[in-house]
Amino acid sequence: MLVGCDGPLSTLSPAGPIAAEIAWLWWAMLAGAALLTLMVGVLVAMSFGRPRDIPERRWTVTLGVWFSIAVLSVVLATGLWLGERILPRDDGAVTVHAHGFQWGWRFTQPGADGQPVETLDTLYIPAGQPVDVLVTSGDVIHAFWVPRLAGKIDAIPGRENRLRLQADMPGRFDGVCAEFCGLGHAVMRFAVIAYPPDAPPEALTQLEGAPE
Ligand SMILES: [Cu+2]
Repeated sequence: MLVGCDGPLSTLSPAGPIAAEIAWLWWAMLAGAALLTLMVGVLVAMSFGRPRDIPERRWTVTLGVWFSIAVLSVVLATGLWLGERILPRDDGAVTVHAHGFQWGWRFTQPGADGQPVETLDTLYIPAGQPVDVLVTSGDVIHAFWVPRLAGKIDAIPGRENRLRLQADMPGRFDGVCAEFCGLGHAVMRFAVIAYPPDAPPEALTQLEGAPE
């Protein structure tokens, strides 16, 4: 089971600040769930011990109600606080377009000469900078997900959803479609290549759009 915590599609090995916040939320939820499981274990153990001298009602109310509410409130507050921190902001971040279709992703962004450059199933982003992805779809609902860089967001026909992602270091990060979208869903994978900001890849510097 622990092997599943690592790998190119693991939320638990974040490679950027936004994914790191999400990993923190995962750990907060795990801690909350562990505390509640422990509480249930304690209550069950007490019921087997026939604790005649222990006021059951008080224990049930204290643990079962107030303790649960306290744990869930902390997890909820953590979720709201972290969720607020990963939202895209109006700070002039690089913006790219992601267009999902059956079954692949078309990415459009400004190239070196300002003209839009289109790439297929590979998104190039500068490392160390926030990048906003405007996600949409041309046919059915897909979902854009790069687990090591950000959360996931739906690609809905006729709508543009904005998702912020950021990579700390240059590298290759795997992405998948996270919404069942037909027979080719399983192969609807893509890659995000984070490049050093001073050395953009050839795909972005060629004068003509260069779909791969
Ligand atoms: Cu899909």
